[in-house]
Amino acid sequence: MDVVTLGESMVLFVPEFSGSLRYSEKFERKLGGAESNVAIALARLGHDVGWVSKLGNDDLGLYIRNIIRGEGVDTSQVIFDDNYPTGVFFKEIVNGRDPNVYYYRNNSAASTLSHADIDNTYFQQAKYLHLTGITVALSASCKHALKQAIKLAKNDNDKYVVFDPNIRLKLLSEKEAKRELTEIAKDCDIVMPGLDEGKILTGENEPEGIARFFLERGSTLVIVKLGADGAYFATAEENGFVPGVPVKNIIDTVGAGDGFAAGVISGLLREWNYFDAVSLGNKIGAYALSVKGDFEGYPYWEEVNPKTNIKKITR
Ligand code: KDG
Repeated sequence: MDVVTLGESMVLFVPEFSGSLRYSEKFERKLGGAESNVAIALARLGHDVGWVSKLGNDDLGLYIRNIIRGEGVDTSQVIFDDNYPTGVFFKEIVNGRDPNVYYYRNNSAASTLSHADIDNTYFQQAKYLHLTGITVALSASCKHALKQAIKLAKNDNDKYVVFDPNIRLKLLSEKEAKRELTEIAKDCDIVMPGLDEGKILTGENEPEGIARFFLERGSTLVIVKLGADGAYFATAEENGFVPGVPVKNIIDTVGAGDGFAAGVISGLLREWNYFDAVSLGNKIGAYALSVKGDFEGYPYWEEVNPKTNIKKITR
């Protein structure tokens, strides 16, 4: 197993047209969830990846499991819960900026995930563990499960924990995010905040200062996502800016950060240098921008492998 991710996925309803949800009558049903997005992107890039979570024992839960499993992700650790439902959320499309998001996830099955649901041997198989701050914000038991996963990874020196703060202000206030997520980040090898998240978490305004904050507290690689401007990476020894990939027709930015994380992890698994790994991150993130859903745009390895010359793949 190359990578294990852990977190909640939900059914996402995307309205046919932009405008207030009050007047939206037709919706497309899709899948959302930062960690399963990363898992799907990694599977498409050719890696062995598992997604750990809980779903309601209901049709929407099966829908989610089947999509993720169909994308080639191992879902053997997914628990179906009889007592709590699968979470759902809606996007409200606002022309010209990121969509509004409305969650219906309180007391969802995934929010009851606990450390008792973590299978030690499963986590110990993976080279990389990918986690996000969303899980920290879901419930105390989810936070405990995430900490347990980090502890298991830390028992082995050859494992890397990747943490994307993914601050969701509908779930955590800025103050809570700063307190909770910087605490978790200390135990993670690789931290990947967006620039605005980095500002909230560290009080610094520039990528260099944000990276320094996490490096001084124990992380070994920090990557600050800069949107269209690419990303900045830093370790104790080296650092640099990696230019972004221009995208002409941006439909929806949601899912780009998850694609970025998958691209970086893929590059690191291939033992590429940091610049090239971050470049792959930028590229995979860019693919997510031209589709309505989170994960549908992620490319397959053949499309991004520098050694193959495929212009377009038919899906
Ligand atoms: O990164 C994409 C996710 O934010 C989206 O799919 C929904 O996981 C989600 C969340 O909790 O916001």
